[in-house]
Amino acid sequence: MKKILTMLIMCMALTPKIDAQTYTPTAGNLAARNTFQDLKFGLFIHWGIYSELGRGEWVMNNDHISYKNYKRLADFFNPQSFSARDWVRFAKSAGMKYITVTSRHHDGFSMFGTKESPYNIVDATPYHKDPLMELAKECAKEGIQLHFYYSLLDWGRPDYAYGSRIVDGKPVNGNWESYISFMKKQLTELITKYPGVKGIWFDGHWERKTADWHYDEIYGLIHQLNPSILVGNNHHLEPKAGEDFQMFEKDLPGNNLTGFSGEAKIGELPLETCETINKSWGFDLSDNNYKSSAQLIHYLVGAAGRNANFLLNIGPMPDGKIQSEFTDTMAIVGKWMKQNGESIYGTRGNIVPPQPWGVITHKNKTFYAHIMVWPQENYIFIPKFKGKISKAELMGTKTAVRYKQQEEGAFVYLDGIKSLPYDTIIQLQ
Ligand code: FHN
Repeated sequence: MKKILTMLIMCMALTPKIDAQTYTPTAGNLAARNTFQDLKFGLFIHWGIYSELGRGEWVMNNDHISYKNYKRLADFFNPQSFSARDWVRFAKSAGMKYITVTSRHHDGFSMFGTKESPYNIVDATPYHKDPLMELAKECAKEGIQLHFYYSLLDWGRPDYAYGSRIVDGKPVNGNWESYISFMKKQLTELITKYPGVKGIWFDGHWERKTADWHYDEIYGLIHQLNPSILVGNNHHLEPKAGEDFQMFEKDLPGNNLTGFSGEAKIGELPLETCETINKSWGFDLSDNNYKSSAQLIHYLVGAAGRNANFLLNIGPMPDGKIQSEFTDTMAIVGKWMKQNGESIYGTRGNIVPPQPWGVITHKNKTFYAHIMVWPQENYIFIPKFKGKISKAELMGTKTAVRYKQQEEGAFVYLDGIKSLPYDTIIQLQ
């Protein structure tokens, strides 16, 4: 009897509470959050039948293409050059440690083999294969974490009834219960069939702000299937019960440059910020607004300094290949990460608020001052720096750096130090 009771108590400790309102993450989930924060740099991938048109992932909506006509894109989606190996290699050589890939975007097309809708890559295209299964296997093999992006919003399904008025938390048209149940079944497939999935990234909440999305059931189900899975929702709000990380879109936490983050009060959860490598999420033939390697490195360092991961997006081409502008830039970022990753991976931020010259990250007893804007004076000032500095040197060399600590903070002197491309890192012990 005592044995059974002990086993029961152990089981209860390993299973999260299902009701999202009273969600208590398991020890495994807390450990997964910690690991996630250590990874720091991830690859976001927007890829779907919309990629064929080369006008971004909103093309169906923006160009007023009817659902019936848009569905034809599936008839000739045949990404013969898709290679999970190449995608994972690309991520790894850029220094990225996880991949978040669109399993289903707002167009409602499932990029994975699902039994819940015939409108999926295996059944509705001449490709007849499941790229997400190949990707999951390759990620597992290569030690890259895999997260699935999953759209709550659906432009085509009759039970979602896009455009419907919401009354009492439900669309007046369509069949809300049926849609919620459909999503739960697909999420179950994604979590149980694909090896090693570590996170679900929801998007589209903002389209139905007053709807009851049944998050207690949805998040509860996910954590019941795998308590360590990290749930995040791009609702642009303060985190809700049942979520495990908070994401920001095109904004470093604390900024609101895009207008998305106005209501996004920063919570206690691990943070992530996503940004595009040019301007578009999905493949866009006319988008030449490529960010430079310097801009991307600064974004990554800026995110780490604010205690956030950086999820950088690419939109692969319809054949599955990644365009050369992206591979060229990311090779430079990867090279930089190889040399300087110590100051990013496994670190935490928010030691001091971002300064005009840059940010600080830290790991164990080492603090990294990232100077991205060279100061006019011959020093940087770190306000309210706590702890006694015993040594300061230029990272990567043993060049000693002069410093002075006072009540109001630390002064680190830069005389004799040459500013390095992208980021000059001073290591403080
Ligand atoms: O509408 C989507 C958009 O297509 C893209 O997926 C981004 C990624 O953060 N999220 C939505 C806009 O908030």
